[in-house]
Amino acid sequence: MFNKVLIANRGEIALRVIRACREMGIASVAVHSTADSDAMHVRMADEAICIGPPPSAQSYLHIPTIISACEISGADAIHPGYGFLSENAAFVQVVEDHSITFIGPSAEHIRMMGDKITAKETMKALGVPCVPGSDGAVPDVESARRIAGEIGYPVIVKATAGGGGRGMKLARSAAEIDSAFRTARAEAKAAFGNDEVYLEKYLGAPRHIEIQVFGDGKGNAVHLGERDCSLQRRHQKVLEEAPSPAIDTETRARIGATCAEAVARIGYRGAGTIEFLYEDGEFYFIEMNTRLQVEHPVTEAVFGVDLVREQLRVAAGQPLSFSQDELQVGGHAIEVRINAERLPKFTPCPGTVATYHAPGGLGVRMDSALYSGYTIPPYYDSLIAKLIVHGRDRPEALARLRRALGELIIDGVDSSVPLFHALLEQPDVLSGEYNIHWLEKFLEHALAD
Ligand code: MV4
Repeated sequence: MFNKVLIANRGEIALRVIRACREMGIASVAVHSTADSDAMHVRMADEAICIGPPPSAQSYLHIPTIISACEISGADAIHPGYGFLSENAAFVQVVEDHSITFIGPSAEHIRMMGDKITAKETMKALGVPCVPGSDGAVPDVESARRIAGEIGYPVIVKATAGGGGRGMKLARSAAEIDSAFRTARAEAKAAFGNDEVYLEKYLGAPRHIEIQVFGDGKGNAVHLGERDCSLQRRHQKVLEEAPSPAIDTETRARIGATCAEAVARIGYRGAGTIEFLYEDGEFYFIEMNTRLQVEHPVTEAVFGVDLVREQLRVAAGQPLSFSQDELQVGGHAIEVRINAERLPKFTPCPGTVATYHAPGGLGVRMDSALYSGYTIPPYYDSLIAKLIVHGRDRPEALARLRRALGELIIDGVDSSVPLFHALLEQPDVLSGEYNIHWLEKFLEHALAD
């Protein structure tokens, strides 16, 4: 096992990794920008190194400085958290060239899944059900029109370098395909320097369901069921839960086995998430994320596992600490993402937190780097806390969420907490009857006054 791990991240996820390291007897090194000198991850780590000025490009994304920090501190591995450098294949290459272990998948697997056309071709060949669409890239507008006609409208044009909602254009009918194709191509070129696009049948009202997988890099892999992340606003997840209200035990076992087998066959190492749209009882693969995700705690809660510990184990060449038949869903977990932002427009709202009091008690987990007196800097993501509740069943988890939100105090900055109180009064949320469009529609009505 590693002696010392450098965490190339900040905020709650840096704390999450430091905690796993400490439980495993591994020393931790925090890195931070000058804007984060007073941040909790700096205080909680065994060592801390300043890596540059506030903008991420000059600190948390600056590869030479992070490698230097690793060499100066004598860390033997880097955990990237999520975001920042976590899915940067070039970074993984540099890390490995310096004989440092990257805690995550190989550069090759990150590159494979980062290119959405290659990811889809790979998954399709492995027997994972995909959205009907073009076979690979669509070269020109004539081909787009022909293929769209074959697929049937509506169709969606997606950038191969996109993902997470970036670089997509909808064509509802043949009248819209030329414009959708040209716009998607131009935007992809501008945003990613890669104008390759592909076509898919547009699914009208699916749920977003993702399967957590874990590989040991030696051809063994397991799945840890699904998370339902359908409640999103502008491609940002707001509330996630496991299990999905729409998935039963047999369905989970079937799609889970397909996903685990797929990642086993490519020799995948570490945590991964296979994203699907789910409509009318069918799964349609869209993307794979090659990182630990923000919402991983709901999976940890229902399966009773420590996913960061597993990441560290497989990165160090050890086997997974559980087999598939030891993994059973226990109860129900819900996570809400609390952002420093002002409703109704979700305006980022950095500033000083006068009072912070975290909820507690049975089945409540608060992942946050906040403390009373902390000043949230304006340079980074506005996520300030994740509240995760666990109950024996969904009604118990919902009751616990309501209770925990009532205990939470964040004074001094606005937060998205009022949204969750409002959501917990919605019959569709209480019954679990929602899809990827539900939240946006709710916000149109709820905040119209
Ligand atoms: C789609 C889709 C409908 N049909 N693909 C958006 C994010 C990216 N990961 C994929 N996205 C979508 N792809 C087909 N063929 C609808 C979306 C989509 C969406 C997906 C998941 C969660 C929220 C969403 C909100 C709008 C659109």
